[in-house]
Amino acid sequence: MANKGTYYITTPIYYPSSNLHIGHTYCTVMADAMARFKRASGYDVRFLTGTDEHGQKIQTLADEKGVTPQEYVDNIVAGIKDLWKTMEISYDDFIRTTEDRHMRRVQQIFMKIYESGDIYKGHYEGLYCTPCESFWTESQLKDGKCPDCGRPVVKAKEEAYFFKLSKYSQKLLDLYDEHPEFLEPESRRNEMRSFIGQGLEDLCISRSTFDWGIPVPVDEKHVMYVWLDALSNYITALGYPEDNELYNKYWPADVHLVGKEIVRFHSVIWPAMLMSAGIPLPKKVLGHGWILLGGEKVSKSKAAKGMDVIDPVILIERYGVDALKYFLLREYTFGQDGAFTNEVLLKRLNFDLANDLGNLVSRTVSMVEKYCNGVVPKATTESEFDKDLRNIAVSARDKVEKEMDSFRFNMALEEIWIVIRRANKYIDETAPWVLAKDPLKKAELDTVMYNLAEALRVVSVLIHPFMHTTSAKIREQLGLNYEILWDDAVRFDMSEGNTVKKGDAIFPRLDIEKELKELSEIAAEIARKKQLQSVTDPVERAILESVPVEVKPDIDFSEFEKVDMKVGKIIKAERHPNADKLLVFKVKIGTEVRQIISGVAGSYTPEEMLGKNVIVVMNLKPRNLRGLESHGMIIYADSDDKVKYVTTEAEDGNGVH
Ligand code: ME8
Repeated sequence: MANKGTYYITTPIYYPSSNLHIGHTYCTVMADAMARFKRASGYDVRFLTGTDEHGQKIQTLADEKGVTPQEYVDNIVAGIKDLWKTMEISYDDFIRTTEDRHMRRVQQIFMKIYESGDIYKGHYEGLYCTPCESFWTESQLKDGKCPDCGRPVVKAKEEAYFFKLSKYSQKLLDLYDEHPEFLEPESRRNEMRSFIGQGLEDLCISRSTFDWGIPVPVDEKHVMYVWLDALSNYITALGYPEDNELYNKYWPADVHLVGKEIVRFHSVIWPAMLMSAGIPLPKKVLGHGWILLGGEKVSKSKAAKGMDVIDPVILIERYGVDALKYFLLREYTFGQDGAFTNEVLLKRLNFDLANDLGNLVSRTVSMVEKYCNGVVPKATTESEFDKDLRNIAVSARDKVEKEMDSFRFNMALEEIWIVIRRANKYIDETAPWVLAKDPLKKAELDTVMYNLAEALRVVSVLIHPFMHTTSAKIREQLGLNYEILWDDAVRFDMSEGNTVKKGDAIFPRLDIEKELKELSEIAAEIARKKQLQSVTDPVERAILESVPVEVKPDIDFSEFEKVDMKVGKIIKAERHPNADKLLVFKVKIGTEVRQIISGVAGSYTPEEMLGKNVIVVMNLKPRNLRGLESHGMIIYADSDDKVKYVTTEAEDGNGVH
């Protein structure tokens, strides 16, 4: 395959403050898919990821745990590396900002900027967000709090070194004008234009109140402010400025993939630093959106709330790496935020993977086994359906490439699924089971089998950058044991004579209700454990440590709002003539009397319920229970092994809600 040149792609380097969640895996999975796609299509790829390990936040967390900052980060970084291993992330280098190679080189980069006259010593007085390690101006705050994380900021004043960022305002604006492709999507570029338009202030690049950082080479009392340290990773990992072999080969980077809240650092501070040091700029900074949970960014601090499981390790254990990768790449539109719920995940997996892809594989392989003794036959006939399937299959590769070149992962996958869905429809159109009954149709049947095997082979090539394990499983079933080549996706002449072999379902169908229930139990358990870590009160601890209550999945307020509840008084109570467990009540609600049946004979006698004020769900559809109508429902709550009716001090019958 033609060598198309080099391609250098990076992810942000993650803070090892705690374990990563699904939001972080989103960015890394996209970078991995792009790296694999570029490798497949003939590029010499370098894919870098890593961890951003310095700063006050890490020092504070380590102090709280009673370990050194290095011990603290070593532990978390080991977990991050394990996660990437499990997820089969194909990075070429993993840079840690605490490594000697990085620290030494950052100091040399600092000196280049210093020698260009862009660093001076002054005093910093400002509003500081400790968790984000960011200084803010009054006007940047949102409701008086940090605009990134919403937490309070504190006034801080200290001696510090500054980088003359303000000097670069016009140069940055010129950069966006001359190279609009430098920063995408366009909405982010506009945001940065207006951010710079408000006037750039010089940037504080050192701190002297803590020491977990890279020493400033000209002043041992100071350590570098994290962003200068962190951003430099993209070139220190290539050896710059000591050992320039990789640097000369791969720099400037083709793309820095980053989340939208750190676009500012990558498209303002980073290019200004590089301009100052006389280093070429990266070709592109690409800002992606956030994965949201309950309308908010999934974040480390919120990671334990709600019913949704956002721990990638748990999701992978249950559904597999490729399912998670597929979901992340297919569900979200690059550049925009998107909601995560267990349900969205499960539906994607069932519809796209189990139904569309899984079915195509199992139907194709089974039919080749059944009708052709497991050997893909020769195609000798051609119908309109055959032509259409072939055209759609062989034209998909160029469409996938086009979408990938614009980072539209979801659309690239959609192009592949068009082939998959077309092939499934082709089975229905050609009805091989009917052809198989007529010996005169043998040639047609052979063609159908051949075309299905070929279409699936094309799919196995196209999905390889996104889900290589699934691709390998499909190829095994299709009996393809040669090296996979991207160019094979535009051929339709490779399957004749292959011996297929049916294997396990590549994506078993999920029982969504059951999965939802189990996932919400897992989420509740995670939340309980997390809460336990911070609760010291013995009574509260005892409650949290007892057996967890079973909780059903969350519902929207709009659903709950439909329930109409009123106060009623039980004016008659008796046992159901045909059912031991049921009690039959007459309930007065305002001017109305309703018959309502409850399955509470195990908890109450009719006499105990008589005269009680209860809460009635008015708009539950009437039901017939063993020959008697029940209209509405009395509310009870589970309590140990019994149920208890819910009562109120409000008077019955006044339509009180
Ligand atoms: O910012 N959805 O590290 P970080 C999508 N160390 N992406 C998310 C996300 C979510 N819910 N939550 C986090 C840092 N991310 C710095 C980077 S680079 C020189 C230094 C993404 O661990 C977030 O947008 O806080 C960011 O791009 C990345 O995870 C790292 O976040």
